[in-house]
Amino acid sequence: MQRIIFHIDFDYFYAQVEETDNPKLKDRPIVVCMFSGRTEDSGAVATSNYVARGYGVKSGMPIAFAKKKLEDKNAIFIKARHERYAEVSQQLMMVIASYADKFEQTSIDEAFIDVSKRIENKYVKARQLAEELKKEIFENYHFTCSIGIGPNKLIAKISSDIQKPNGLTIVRPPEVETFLGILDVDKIPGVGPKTKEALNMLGIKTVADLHKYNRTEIAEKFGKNTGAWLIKAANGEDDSEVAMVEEQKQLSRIKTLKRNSREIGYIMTEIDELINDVAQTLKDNNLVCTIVGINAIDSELKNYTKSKTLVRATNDVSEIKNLIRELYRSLLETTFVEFRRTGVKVEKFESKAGQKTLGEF
Ligand code: DGT
Ligand code: CA
Ligand code: CA
Repeated sequence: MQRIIFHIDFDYFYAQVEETDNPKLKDRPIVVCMFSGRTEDSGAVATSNYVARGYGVKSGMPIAFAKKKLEDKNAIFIKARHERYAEVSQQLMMVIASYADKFEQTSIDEAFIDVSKRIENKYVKARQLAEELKKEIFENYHFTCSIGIGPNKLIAKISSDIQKPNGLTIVRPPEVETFLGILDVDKIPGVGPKTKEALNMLGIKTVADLHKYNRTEIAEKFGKNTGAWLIKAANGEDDSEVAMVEEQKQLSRIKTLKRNSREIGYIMTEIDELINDVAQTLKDNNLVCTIVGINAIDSELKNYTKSKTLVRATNDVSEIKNLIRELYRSLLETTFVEFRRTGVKVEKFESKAGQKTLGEF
């Protein structure tokens, strides 16, 4: 059976977080900056929205260059807020995971999902599912993303990058060769400027050129491993599984409280939604957890965690809420601080049907 894989990449991610947190900024050029602190403007651009890109701003560019390009454009320059981006990323990834048979996050704003089973390997259903996912993310979180769909991770990844922002690109197995053929070789993930140059020297500009080239010569030029990998990529082949990496075998959510607190009632109200989300993701994926935990950060930014191992695995939302309430009670009894951020965590998954890990969900 052919697999169907999605690659999801959020558009102008850091800048989009700034935009959704402050919608008034929307039509202005927004530049997210990593200030080095040496002089007022020294540092580099992390990313910018598409309005700023229209004036030539690019990731990695010195902030001073970006300022020059955006002179008199009513642009806004924001210092990167990594903690916030990670928090938003976590929320969005939870939504994506709920659409997956298998889920693999590969960066703060990218993930692969294998959806073969839930759409019975049908590409018509793939489009519907992708549109549903985009809609949910847009309506509930006001975020756009670009999705690439294909028979493996390689094709999905390349196609998510083809139409940005807010793209949806589907490459069915019979279309793979034509789709790849016209692309420049550096569209293959992993082909950097050096490999590109070496390939160009051989007269190889497009993936089709690479596909036609003598395999033995490629292997001689780039070594056996890299050579074999290049040839496979040019064929559009990639057998690697969508697999959750070890540290993702837990689900956690954290939020900043509207005010610092050490009141159990207030904390539980604030994290109610987080627990609903976590429990729903378990349910959607037919999983139960055997460890429930909390993580909290006090007003001095000190970290606290507590967890409880269950005798009987669960995904029941009220049971999880009770356990979390107990954990927060005991945390409050043993500390005197006020909490600034509070979170929840579930770990050690089992499939309700049998022994399965989240890597296969
Ligand atoms: P896109 O996907 O082209 O619409 O735009 P982004 O901004 O989402 O770009 P992407 O997916 O390559 O990177 C995701 C985030 O990673 C981006 O929002 C900010 C950060 N990032 C990307 N490139 C750089 C860079 O050169 N320097 C720094 N500090 N951060 C970067
Ligand atoms: Ca992105
Ligand atoms: Ca990305």
